[in-house]
Amino acid sequence: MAKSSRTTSKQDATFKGSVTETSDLKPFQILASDGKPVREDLIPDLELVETLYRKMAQMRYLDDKFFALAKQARLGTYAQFGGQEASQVGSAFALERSDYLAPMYRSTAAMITHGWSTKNAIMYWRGHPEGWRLPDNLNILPIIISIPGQYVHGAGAALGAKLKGTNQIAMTYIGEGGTSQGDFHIAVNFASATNAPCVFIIENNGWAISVPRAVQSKVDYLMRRAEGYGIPGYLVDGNDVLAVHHTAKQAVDDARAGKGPSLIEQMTYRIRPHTTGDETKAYRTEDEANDWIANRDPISRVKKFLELEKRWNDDREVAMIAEIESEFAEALAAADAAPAPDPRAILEYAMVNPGQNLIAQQAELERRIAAFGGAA
Ligand SMILES: Cc1ncc(C[n+]2csc(CCOP(=O)(O)OP(=O)(O)O)c2C)c(N)n1
Ligand SMILES: [Mg+2]
Repeated sequence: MAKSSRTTSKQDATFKGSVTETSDLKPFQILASDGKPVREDLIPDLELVETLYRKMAQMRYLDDKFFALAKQARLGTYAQFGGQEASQVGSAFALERSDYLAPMYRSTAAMITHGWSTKNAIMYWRGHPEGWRLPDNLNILPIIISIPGQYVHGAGAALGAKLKGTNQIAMTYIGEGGTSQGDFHIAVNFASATNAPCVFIIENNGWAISVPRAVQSKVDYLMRRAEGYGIPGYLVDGNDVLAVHHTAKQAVDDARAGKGPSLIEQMTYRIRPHTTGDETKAYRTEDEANDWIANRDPISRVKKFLELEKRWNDDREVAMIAEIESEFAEALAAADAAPAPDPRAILEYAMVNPGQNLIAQQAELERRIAAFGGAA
């Protein structure tokens, strides 16, 4: 690969809509949004670039399919990650298989990148107990809906690995809105104080449901929090999978080398609704999302780069999509074939020693099961 033959691009302008006009910081890029390298010297092996591209394309397909399934009542409420594929795939791909991942509700792409199966993801979002239980061979902690909990879990798993000397590290994700919660600060400070090998990722997608980034806090970039905890902070273009992966790898390597935690802010955008139950028209214009889709899409950026490198063409694209489609169809068929769960499972996992309310709900559930002819 003759690096000198590439045309390079200037770094994209500072992100529109953020409060960064006066900031000297710029999100780190390796590829500009036109697919041309900004940092030729940091372009990795093209095989890795292609792998990341394929994974992101698969994730976008899956995200859109999950949305369609939810609309057909074949999936429950689902939190789409569309637009954040580079942010999740690029970072999770920097982990070793044995490392810990502490996910939030929007982390489906990161989890699958770390080894979770599409079938299990479908089962989880269906509310099927088989999907709740993460496979024994994967160090993925439970998906957290109560916003900042996963940061605390990530810090704890990292410290545990350090104390046991297993050489594992932990990676965890939070949205920019979640950084306003107390446990965000507690977790990062705790990991810093104990030198726990944890990579803390902030996926700044511009919105916390309907609340825009600018009203979350006065600081321009949230990664500046890192300085207050005495750890490295990174600001990355979260739609540049090469920049995301490069930075995550640095943080992962540092954590594994005993240098402690890092905080990475990945500037991205949620091009889809908050969940399948959300209506974006209530709080943002369609133009805003369309601008990101047309001009800053993370998947077409790397595709353009691969095409410029003559590593990608229409035939390969068609073959890849056919592969993605058939893999997904297989996973969906396997999920559909799973026996319906015992409805009691929904309460069985709630508490070891159920309280009064739960006991009353269990009795009500038994009454309803009996009313339906005792089907379980
Ligand atoms: C502790 C807690 N408070 C409130 C909520 C309700 N809630 C769900 S998502 C959300 C916004 C989160 O925004 P952000 O952290 O930016 O993550 P994003 O959804 O954009 O990925 C809120 C307030 C919650 N899940 N947990
Ligand atoms: Mg957000």
